[in-house]
Amino acid sequence: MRYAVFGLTLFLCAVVVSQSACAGDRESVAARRGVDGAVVFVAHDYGFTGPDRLPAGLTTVRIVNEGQDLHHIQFLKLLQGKSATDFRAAIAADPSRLPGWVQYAGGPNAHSAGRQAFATVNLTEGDYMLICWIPDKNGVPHVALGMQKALSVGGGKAVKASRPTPSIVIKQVDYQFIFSRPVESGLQTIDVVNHGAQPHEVVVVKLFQDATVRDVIASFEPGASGPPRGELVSGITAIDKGSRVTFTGKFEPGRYGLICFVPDAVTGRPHFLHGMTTEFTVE
Ligand SMILES: [Cu+2]
Repeated sequence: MRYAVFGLTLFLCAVVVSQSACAGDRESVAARRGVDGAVVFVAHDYGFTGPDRLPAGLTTVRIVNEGQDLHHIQFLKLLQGKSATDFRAAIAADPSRLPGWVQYAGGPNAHSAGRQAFATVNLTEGDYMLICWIPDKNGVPHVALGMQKALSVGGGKAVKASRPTPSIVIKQVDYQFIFSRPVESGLQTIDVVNHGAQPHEVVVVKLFQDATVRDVIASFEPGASGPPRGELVSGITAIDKGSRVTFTGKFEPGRYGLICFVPDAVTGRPHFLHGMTTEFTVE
């Protein structure tokens, strides 16, 4: 009987080895790194698959979107000894806001099908949640539909990766984006540094002809009709003041916009309504 149970366990491990930690923690972490060394998380409607634990250190994260909806990865470090169970309870009680005991640690932002998004984040030892904060058509954030995954960081040897050298720095303040220099066409490695008092994100959109950032924002409002007036290409999810996250984005010539959708700490209104958008042209 014991043998039969053991055999079944082995069988299950063999079947689900690509999606679970059956193979042991070290192997499961290694198996999920792509050839570029990035840790891969797969987003679907509505959940994430990927490693349950990672070593601390600078970590390049790639999101692979296998869903129909737009998704991103927001790393949240749980503070004050809170657990994933506490987080789930808080979201169930009020899905319209994130609890106050989380630290915004960034992640790759949303991108449309066929594009890839990378972000290099600094993960320090502790308990994290990986969530998607993008709302569905009815305005319900995906985190409330199940897009939340617990992640334990630490143990093992810390990763000693070096931060990629940025070609551009975007400084975030309340409520503005400031570029260190104009964006040129091609692949750009962009450092985002938050000098504001509040958390901020960077959503990079390629604007369709004659469209403005406002048109693109309107096309993501609940109940909006018609196709979006721009394409989401890259960016990072929210980071706390004093934080720095690096992302890589490909810029073809054209008009672009940056948007911050993070709700304001005081008014509760998204930061773009406080002026946190900008438009620029890539020659
Ligand atoms: Cu903001």
